[in-house]
Amino acid sequence: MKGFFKKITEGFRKTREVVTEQIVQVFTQAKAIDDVFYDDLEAVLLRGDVGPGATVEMIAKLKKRVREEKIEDPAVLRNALAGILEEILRGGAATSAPRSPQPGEPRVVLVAGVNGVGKTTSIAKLAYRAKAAGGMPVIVASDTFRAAASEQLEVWAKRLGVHIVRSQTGADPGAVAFDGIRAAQARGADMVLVDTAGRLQTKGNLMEELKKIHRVCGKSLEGAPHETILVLDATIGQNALSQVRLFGEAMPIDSLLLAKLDGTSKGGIVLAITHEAKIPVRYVGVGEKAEDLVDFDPGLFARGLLGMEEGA
Ligand SMILES: Nc1nc2c(ncn2[C@@H]2O[C@H](COP(=O)(O)OP(=O)(O)O)[C@@H](O)[C@H]2O)c(=O)[nH]1
Ligand SMILES: [Mg+2]
Repeated sequence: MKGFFKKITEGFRKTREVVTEQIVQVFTQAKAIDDVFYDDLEAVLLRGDVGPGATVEMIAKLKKRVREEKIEDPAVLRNALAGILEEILRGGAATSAPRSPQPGEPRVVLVAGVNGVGKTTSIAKLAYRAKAAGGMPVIVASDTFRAAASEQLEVWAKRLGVHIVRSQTGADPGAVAFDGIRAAQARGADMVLVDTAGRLQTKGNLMEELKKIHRVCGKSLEGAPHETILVLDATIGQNALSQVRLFGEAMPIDSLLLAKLDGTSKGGIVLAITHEAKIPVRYVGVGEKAEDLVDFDPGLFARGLLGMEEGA
């Protein structure tokens, strides 16, 4: 838990400097819980990229609680808001969730996302984490479109001491996924991380290809993939939402991984995304190193965003 705090706090520094500081100001300078207060709070949330949908819902819920519970104390109010944020961050009634593999079989994780969002780096981080926990992950390079893509994965695999299955550039990505999962099983791996291509220029093809890889995983190993992860770039703001919609049409998305949270001062985007997509952000990337991945904790994030983490 302490590690999470440290990492999320560091990875979240830019957001804290901008959004959190302003939220704290709104709370400390409020003379009363009135329209001025709500307007100020709304403005800060919108500036922090929380998005209009989530912001309106949060303010409405907050007003309701103030009315029903006759809240007057700003500290109690901030607590109430933290609860509301946390609820949104849990992704509501998520329709899809990661599944467990059969005993003795590897957990297959399919990772998708647009080029440049941080997919390959995130796979390396997931592999690093699995290995550090005593597991045996295998990486499968199903992004066969660019030679550079599987070379980059190879570099990571070597560095991490993790086995990688790759093929020639231009090979059928589905076939690579199929073989990769079988090869991982033969080696006794307990986790398979499948990297995919993300070039948006050929949107139609990309989505067909992704659908096929998803299907082929299940043919290679019944029940696979056990988790589908969509990687998003936190620095692109509201554009991430259209990517969730697009990829959601190709396959059910269990989890979101928000990379580059360290690179934005608008970390409120997490709220916009979970509010709209109803898919929980399970992982957050907070740097370029293998260890710069944290499990997203909605409660801690909510309290951190509101400047409450040290009992403030
Ligand atoms: N600061 C920061 N940079 C990241 C993070 N994740 C990935 N990157 C960088 O983003 C760039 C693109 O990453 P890459 O994994 O190649 O993206 P892909 O095209 O989706 O596979 C690289 O320079 C990464 O080092 C992160 O969490 N924080
Ligand atoms: Mg890549």
